[in-house]
Amino acid sequence: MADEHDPLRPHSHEPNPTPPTAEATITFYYPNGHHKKITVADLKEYPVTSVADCFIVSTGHGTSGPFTFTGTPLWIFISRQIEGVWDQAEVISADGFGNRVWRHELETENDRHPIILAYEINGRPLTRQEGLVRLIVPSEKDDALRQVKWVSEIKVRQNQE
Ligand SMILES: Nc1nc2c(c(=O)[nH]1)N[C@H]1C(S)=C(S)[C@@H](COP(=O)(O)O)O[C@H]1N2
Ligand SMILES: [Mo]
Repeated sequence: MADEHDPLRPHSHEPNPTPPTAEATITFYYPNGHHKKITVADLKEYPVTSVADCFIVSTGHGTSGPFTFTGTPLWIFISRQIEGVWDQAEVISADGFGNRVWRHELETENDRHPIILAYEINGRPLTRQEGLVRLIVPSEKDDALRQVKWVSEIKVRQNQE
């Protein structure tokens, strides 16, 4: 898939300040299309990681932070659900905004700054306004295009070549 046409890798985006839903339940899709529901309580069953010194860097709206986000590493979460092959995960919000994370990125990421499904900010739960469950990609420093608020779907895929 050509990167410039990938809607999950937008080159610019107006940030949505308005929560689309009060629902924090996430639908997790396996590569075979089967799915299950995941709650924040389910996420808390997995190893907890806190990532300090995170910034939400929006060129249009300024930078906020530093924040400490706490949650479940995406790599650990997916690899405990799936034994078969997969090469990417689409992390999508109820407002349609989303991001594609490659398995390769997760396998090679910095142990101290992993990509996480965050449910806490600065030691307290994320409010609805702040995203409820938010994808945090600590390495992303432009436009916050990977920091997906209100995660509602995670679609794990294996690209068919
Ligand atoms: N679901 C969702 N997440 C999103 C966006 C959005 O529109 N919808 N905008 C992104 C962009 S472009 C920015 S700058 C940041 C803004 O995050 P903030 O509201 O915490 O400042 O959210 C990112 N995550
Ligand atoms: Mo942004």
